[in-house]
Amino acid sequence: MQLILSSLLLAVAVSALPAEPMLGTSGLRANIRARQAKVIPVVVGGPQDTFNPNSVTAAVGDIIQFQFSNGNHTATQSSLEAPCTPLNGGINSGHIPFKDGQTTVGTFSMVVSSTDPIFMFCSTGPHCQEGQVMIINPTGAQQILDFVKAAQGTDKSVEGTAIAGGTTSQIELTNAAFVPAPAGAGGPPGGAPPAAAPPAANATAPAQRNAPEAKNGTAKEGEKKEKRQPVLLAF
Ligand SMILES: [Cu+2]
Repeated sequence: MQLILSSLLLAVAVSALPAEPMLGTSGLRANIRARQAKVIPVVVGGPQDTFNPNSVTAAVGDIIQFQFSNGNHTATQSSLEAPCTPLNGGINSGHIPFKDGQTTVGTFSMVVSSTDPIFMFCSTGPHCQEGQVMIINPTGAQQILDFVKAAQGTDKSVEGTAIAGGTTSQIELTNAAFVPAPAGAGGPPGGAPPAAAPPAANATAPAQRNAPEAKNGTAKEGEKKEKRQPVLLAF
């Protein structure tokens, strides 16, 4: 009996070990699980004309699921050079509205095919000039700030044409990543969305490369302060 028990305990202990190739099929299965594509929700619109989060880090194969909240917005691909103009052959959700009382949410899902930065904006009215832009796989926090600033510096947006680079669908409101603004509620006071990302944890943000490091250990106070980086908002 004792022998059986200790064998069982050993088996449990082994199966609790981190997956290694030498563990055979169970390790293989764990590896496949670890690489499974993630669905990353991004809320478009709502109480403010924003993408939330406005920065996501995604692997090739991951799916960005834009969920369209209050208002009428688009998720349209652009470029750092022309933030509010659709990129030729780029991704475009088309306009997807959300009205008070809706029990479903319009979505646009796109598969990430590269880890290069993908710049997105909303082509509705002045939303892009208000800073409704985001980056998938930005090079760092500074790139988000640069992109928002560049968008705010444009005169007007250019509409996308056909839906491209993803698929539109619907999900139940109860499964959405947001709670809609109360019916009849006006926009936010002032109306302007924040230019910078709201605080959130993203330990993998490659922002550190922008941080000036004192190589000779004689950093002045001002240099030390510069090490603080804006935090990226990502899932
Ligand atoms: Cu918009």
